[in-house]
Amino acid sequence: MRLESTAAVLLVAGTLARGAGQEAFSESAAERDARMQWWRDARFGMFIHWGIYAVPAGVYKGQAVDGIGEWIMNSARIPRDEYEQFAREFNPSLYNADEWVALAKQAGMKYIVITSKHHDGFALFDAKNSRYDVVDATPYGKDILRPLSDACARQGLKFCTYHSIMDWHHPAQLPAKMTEDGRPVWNPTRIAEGRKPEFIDYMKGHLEQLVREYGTNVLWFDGEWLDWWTDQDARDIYGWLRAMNPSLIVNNRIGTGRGGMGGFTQEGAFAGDFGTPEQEIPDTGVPGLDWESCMTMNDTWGFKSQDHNWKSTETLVRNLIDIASKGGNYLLNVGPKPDGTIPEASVERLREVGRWMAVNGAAIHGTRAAPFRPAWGRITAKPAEGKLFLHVFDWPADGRLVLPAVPGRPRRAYLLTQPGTALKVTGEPGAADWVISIPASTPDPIAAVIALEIEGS
Ligand code: FHN
Repeated sequence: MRLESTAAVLLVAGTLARGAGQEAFSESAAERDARMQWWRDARFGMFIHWGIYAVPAGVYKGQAVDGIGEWIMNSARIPRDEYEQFAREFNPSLYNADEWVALAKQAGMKYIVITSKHHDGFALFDAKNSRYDVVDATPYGKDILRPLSDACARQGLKFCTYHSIMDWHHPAQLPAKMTEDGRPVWNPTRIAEGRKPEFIDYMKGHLEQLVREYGTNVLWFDGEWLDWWTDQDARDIYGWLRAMNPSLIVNNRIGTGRGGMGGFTQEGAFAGDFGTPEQEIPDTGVPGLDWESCMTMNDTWGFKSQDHNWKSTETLVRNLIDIASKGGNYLLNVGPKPDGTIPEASVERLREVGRWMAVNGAAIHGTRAAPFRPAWGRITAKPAEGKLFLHVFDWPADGRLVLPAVPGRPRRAYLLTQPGTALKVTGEPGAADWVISIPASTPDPIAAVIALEIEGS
């Protein structure tokens, strides 16, 4: 469900403002702004869904399995001991963390969120409280997160980790039910009688390692839709995490209220630090609310050998612009293969996005939502610099780009492809229909960007 009405939007914003950890961790608005600053300025990150589910890659016992790749243990009703076999085949000899980070960096991404443990319970790091991890249970025998965290530090990106509360491997979490032929339906798990404290200790052991040893900057929770996981559990874990690292950022899926509101948290539920619309972009931004749209590049998060439904680079760039124009972040997913490489179709698109960002990154990074949306494209803003960035999708044929009333006085306008060439701007402060005279044809069919500097805005 999209947030249709302004009232609903403001209601959610109010909830989030109240619910954003005030009970769990005291913080002033200024302190929160300082903590969120890098994340808000980033606007663009890489999501990585990787694990032993990349081994079957959507095929089980010779049959293609419907659904997203990382869900194959549930989708194919695979018992734990059978699924564990995939760990014995996981040997990503071509994994190169520096190459992955360099690919994200050249695309204009400022942070990377990687699955430290997905619903299948398998850890991509050297978990101290488990041997069901990449170091102890695979022929690869090495940590995946450590080199990625180090590569992010070297190349100036923020290292962040996804962590699933739902865990289809830990014995304290039981299948929802069994099929008639006795195979497990894992989602959503039930908690074994009296074993919730044991599981929470287990999860806290992972989280403490991710914060203290791997230096995660964002904890991206997921798998929270469990009837045994409570709002109080979320508040307790959030307060415990922030006490461990006051700069840590935590998404709203630590809480139980994501519900149907397009990834935002419902009234009264604990909302963490940002909303998480998934595979969608809200109709509007939400003043005072941080949010991030996470999306796949094809139709699956985890690698599937048969999913070739790749979005075009134009779609990816325009999603990024649309999201930034509404004050959100775009978390774009890659699903690496079992050999440790990122699918070529993903690499190609990220390189093309990088070519657009190399020219237009200033119109995305460090921007904030614009107060209006023109018919011909989107607008992002840098209020402190008195700048608007006009992202033109539909290039006017008459050489006139018409703007709605803009507060202030137009000072200068230029294409980011030709910063030294001023464009003629006519318009009076506050008057409607400012007009920028533009070339006959667009310099970039994906989106041409015009910077508009304004005095007294
Ligand atoms: O069930 C997961 C899914 O596998 C994937 O990780 C997405 C990404 O946001 N989150 C959950 C579905 O909402």
